[in-house]
Amino acid sequence: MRTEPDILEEQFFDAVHHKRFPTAGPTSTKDIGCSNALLAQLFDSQLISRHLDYRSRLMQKSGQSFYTIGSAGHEGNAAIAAALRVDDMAFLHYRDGAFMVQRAHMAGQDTIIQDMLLSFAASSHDPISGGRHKVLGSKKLYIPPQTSTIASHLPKAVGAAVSIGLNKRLKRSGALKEDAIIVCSFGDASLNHSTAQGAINAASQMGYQKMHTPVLFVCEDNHIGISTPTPSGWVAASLQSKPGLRYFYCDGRNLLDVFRVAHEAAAFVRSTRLPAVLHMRCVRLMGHAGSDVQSTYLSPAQIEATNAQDPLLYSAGLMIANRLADEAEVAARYRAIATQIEEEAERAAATPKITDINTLVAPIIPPKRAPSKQHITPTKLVALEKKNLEKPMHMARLINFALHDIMEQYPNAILAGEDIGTKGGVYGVTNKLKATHGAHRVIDTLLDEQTILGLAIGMGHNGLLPIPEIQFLAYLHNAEDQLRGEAATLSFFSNGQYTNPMVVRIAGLAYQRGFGGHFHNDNSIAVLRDLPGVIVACPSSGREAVAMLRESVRLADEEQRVVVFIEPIALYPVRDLHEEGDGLWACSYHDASSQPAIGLGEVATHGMGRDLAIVTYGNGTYLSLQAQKTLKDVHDIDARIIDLRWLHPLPIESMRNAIKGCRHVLVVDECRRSGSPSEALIAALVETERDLVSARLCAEDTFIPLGNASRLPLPSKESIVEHARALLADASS
Ligand SMILES: Cc1ncc(C[n+]2csc(CCOP(=O)(O)OP(=O)(O)O)c2C)c(N)n1
Repeated sequence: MRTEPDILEEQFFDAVHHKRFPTAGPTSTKDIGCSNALLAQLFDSQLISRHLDYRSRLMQKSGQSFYTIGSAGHEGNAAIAAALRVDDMAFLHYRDGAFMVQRAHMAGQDTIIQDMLLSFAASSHDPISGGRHKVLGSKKLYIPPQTSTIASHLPKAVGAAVSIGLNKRLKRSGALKEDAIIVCSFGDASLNHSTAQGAINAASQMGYQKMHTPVLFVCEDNHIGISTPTPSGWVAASLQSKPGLRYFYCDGRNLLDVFRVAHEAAAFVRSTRLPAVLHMRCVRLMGHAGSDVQSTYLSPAQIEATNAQDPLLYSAGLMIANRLADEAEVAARYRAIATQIEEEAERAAATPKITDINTLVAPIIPPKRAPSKQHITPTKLVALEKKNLEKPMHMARLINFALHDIMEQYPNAILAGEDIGTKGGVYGVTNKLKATHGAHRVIDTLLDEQTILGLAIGMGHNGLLPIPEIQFLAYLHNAEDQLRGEAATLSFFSNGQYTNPMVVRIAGLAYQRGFGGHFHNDNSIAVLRDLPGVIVACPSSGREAVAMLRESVRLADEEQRVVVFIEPIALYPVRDLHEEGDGLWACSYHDASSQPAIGLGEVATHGMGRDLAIVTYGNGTYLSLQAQKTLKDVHDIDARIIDLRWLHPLPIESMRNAIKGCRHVLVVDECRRSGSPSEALIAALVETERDLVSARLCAEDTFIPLGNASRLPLPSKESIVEHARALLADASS
């Protein structure tokens, strides 16, 4: 049976034989500013990309390759690459093989065919992912690899664009040059995704305000998303309606048209530093991927009409019309590339694969790098708050003070979030930071959490140290893929070459009295606990928060880690522990600053009681310390409290050491029973500490209601005392 590649190849040779080439738009290089040599190079890039697609299917059939999504029909994007510089960072659609090949040609990188085949073969020699995925990506070519989640790369492309102007203002040099631009491509169906819409809206709003956002979006419109047609005219209507976003259109079947318009679009973005979108018409050949049978949703006539628009036919016509080759030479070039790729594929298939788990997981933890912290004594906070540095403060204020110093010590640190600037955040945690460090370093973002996290990822690509804020934990969820699918995975899929250093500050957890209800009292961190490589920190007091925030920023800066820093909202204003006025939960910034550093995985132990160990964190630490006193005073039970501080990865070893000498362990967990850290803690205890008697007290599986009822699902001082006594009683009976 004839395969789809067979049909397209026959069509190609038939067109060459009969000298019948379709045309659309310009036919001469002269009118375009494209040299003949460049046109020939672009044609080569297209042919290479196409033959890689054909080869990928053959390799898959013989078990040498896996994923066959290809670029056939989109090869006009080679001319987009040609209109850009190699150091214009590119966040690419999965159909941009020809872009990648062309960029390699421009960079003089002659290993691109082998590199891409190594990726197809999941070879451990694959230079971008080390055999972890078939991705388009290259450090040298400024192409970070993308995931399969369509549209999730757009927010970070906007972030990278914003970072260029920021570095300039900060007089820093990052990975990108001052006059670089960002290109970000995606399909027509993906345009409808809320992530794409959010990012385009963000760029559009910035463009509307004439803020520097040098991003060129490219919508590669093949009129279909897997099997669902895009309504005729929709892409143009949608993209033309965005204020502040300049619209360009080109016909992707014709290399010269693409080059002409892409050149104009790139020049616009480069010179104005404003965003634009290039809408490229193209076709999708051979279905969505190798496994897709187009005939189940397209008629034979539709498939034939699409095949007839194969861009290789148009390009062959351009080569001949511009006297760069005759028919025989075009056919010979086509065959020569096919042969070269066949030979190189055999070599790629024979290379080693990842065979051990340690190699596989190694890049989940990114490589270390030189610190950007300046070892200076910060002066700005002292000037601003001189009188208050020695006074006992609550957590919100202490975090604010710590942020002031961090901003001074890390000149590349950028805060970004909703209402964090002029207002100083909902709880005043970012008070006066904007006035002190400038609006470009303390950014009041638009209201879109995906944009906030995308900004952070993009800034991280350009040497900045982002500290984004999510206003409340409940509002992380509509953007969590930016952490789960993007930030957490990048080091893995790029074998540690691209990273997303950041500290995401999130006000979260329950017990707060101010705002009520679930949305301001979200007590679930389950979505963060299974993200490989991501660190989750949760301080229980202002004193702890200062040291832990510093360690979190160090981890992001020196170890390139993604750190989520959960600030327990309810503890923000708390000063007292046992009784009003005792001031035991307050601390002066001076004292908090002079305590020893708190390293990742270090737990805190309060008391050395041997009757019972209570393992807890956040609000649970605060309540357990109250319970500890009652247990001692009223029931003569000597408990020790272990504050975990770090909730992912859980500090199991440190916890084991901290409970030594206690036979009874109560885990007090303010998160919902299902998915809460206590599940893993109990499992770890049961697995290894056979003589222990353990139990857990956690929040019920419900959402938090308003008013006094908000306490019903949560552990309290009283319930901790009760469970502690019951555990000891059970054990002795
Ligand atoms: C968020 C998400 N939802 C669904 C998918 C599955 N999927 C992969 S490609 C695709 C269609 C994309 O179509 P389009 O944007 O037009 O790009 P094309 O493949 O046509 O180039 C879908 C639904 C996905 N990868 N990501």
